[in-house]
Amino acid sequence: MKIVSFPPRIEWKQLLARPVQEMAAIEQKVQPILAKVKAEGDQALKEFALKFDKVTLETIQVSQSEIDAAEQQLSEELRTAIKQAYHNIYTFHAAQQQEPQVIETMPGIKCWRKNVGIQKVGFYIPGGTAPLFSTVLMLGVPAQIAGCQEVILCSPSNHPAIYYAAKLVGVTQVFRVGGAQAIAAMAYGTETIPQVYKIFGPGNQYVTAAKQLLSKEGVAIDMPAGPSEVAVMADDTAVPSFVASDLLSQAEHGADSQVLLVTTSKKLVSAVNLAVSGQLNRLPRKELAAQAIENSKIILLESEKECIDLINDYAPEHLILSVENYAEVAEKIVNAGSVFLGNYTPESCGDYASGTNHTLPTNGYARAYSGVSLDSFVKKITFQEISETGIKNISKTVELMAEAESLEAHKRAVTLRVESLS
Ligand code: HSO
Ligand code: ZN
Repeated sequence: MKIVSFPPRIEWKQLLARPVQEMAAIEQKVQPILAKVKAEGDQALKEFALKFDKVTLETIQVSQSEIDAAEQQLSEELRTAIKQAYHNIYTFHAAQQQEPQVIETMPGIKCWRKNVGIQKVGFYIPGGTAPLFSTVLMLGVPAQIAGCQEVILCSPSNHPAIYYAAKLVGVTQVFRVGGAQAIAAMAYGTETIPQVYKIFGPGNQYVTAAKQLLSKEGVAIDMPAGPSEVAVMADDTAVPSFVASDLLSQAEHGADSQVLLVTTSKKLVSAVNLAVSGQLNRLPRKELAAQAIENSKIILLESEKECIDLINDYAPEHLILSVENYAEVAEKIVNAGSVFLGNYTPESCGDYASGTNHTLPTNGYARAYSGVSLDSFVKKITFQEISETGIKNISKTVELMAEAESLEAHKRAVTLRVESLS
């Protein structure tokens, strides 16, 4: 890992800069894919599957019997693990439900707000070397709690754990479509794939570009996505082998993963570096992880305050606090997607099973965005009911304000009602 010792504040911005994503060129390639799916529907999906993935799509939809059969293809242990994760994620997200509270702002004026599930949502689960069935749980559980009526899933992977997780969370239809064309299919709808109102899930740059382009056409998306990130803040009480395993967990996601260690301990720098080299060689995905580690940094700073300031500037997707006074430090964190406290709280537990969501803001978006939660699957509709007493109580205020804005009809809507009561 690259070691940067005591960088002055003026250099932090450059030090923490993420690699710039050249979106324009990718968008140019994606745009015709979107247009073809919009115009030709299923036929376009079949042609793209053949062209990009070299597969003949006999059927676009995965049959119920194929989904049902997935269960038997998984070991009993893995099914139990998935059910445990489902239970924890469900418990954590169910606690985010809010009963509508009726507020009487003035006598006779009642206002309230109700969460209503987005009717139709779509998930994208990428193919590739790591079948992210955990993401099916992270998206599907809050959708299930929110009461989304139609929940569809597109994935080029036919991994049985994806189908098993989809069934657990109540996904209504699964389609074997991948890439930017899958996103287009969910945004526009085809003969087979229904149109949805919001699209969730990770993907490569083409998928990300498709989501971003289509969001300009009216479909909602979960959040802008970039490569996954972890920052670890550690002191002398941290265990170097634990820290190394956390850095490598993120690194093995992909060559572009962003990995950062921030510390005031010189001793830890060499110990972690050594542990990373040792553990790296034993990873099945060591080529990918090695590339990410090569670009990753260990930043040595003078004080705890500097560490906290630097982390808040960077706004990591995941932050692990392997420091003695982690509770105190956690209080000072204002920019991060999800925070893991103490030596026994690895990011992997949040990635899979502790209960929190692993779909989190990357690329500095943690400064202003939250991760996926129950809120991501609901709209909050406000309601109000004004009684005869209420309209009398509020009439003067509204009439005066409407008149001052020169909006006569607004004023009249109140005046007519009040007059009808006298
Ligand atoms: N760390 C990933 C999520 C994940 N990890 C899925 C394992 N499977 C991005 O937050
Ligand atoms: Zn992960």
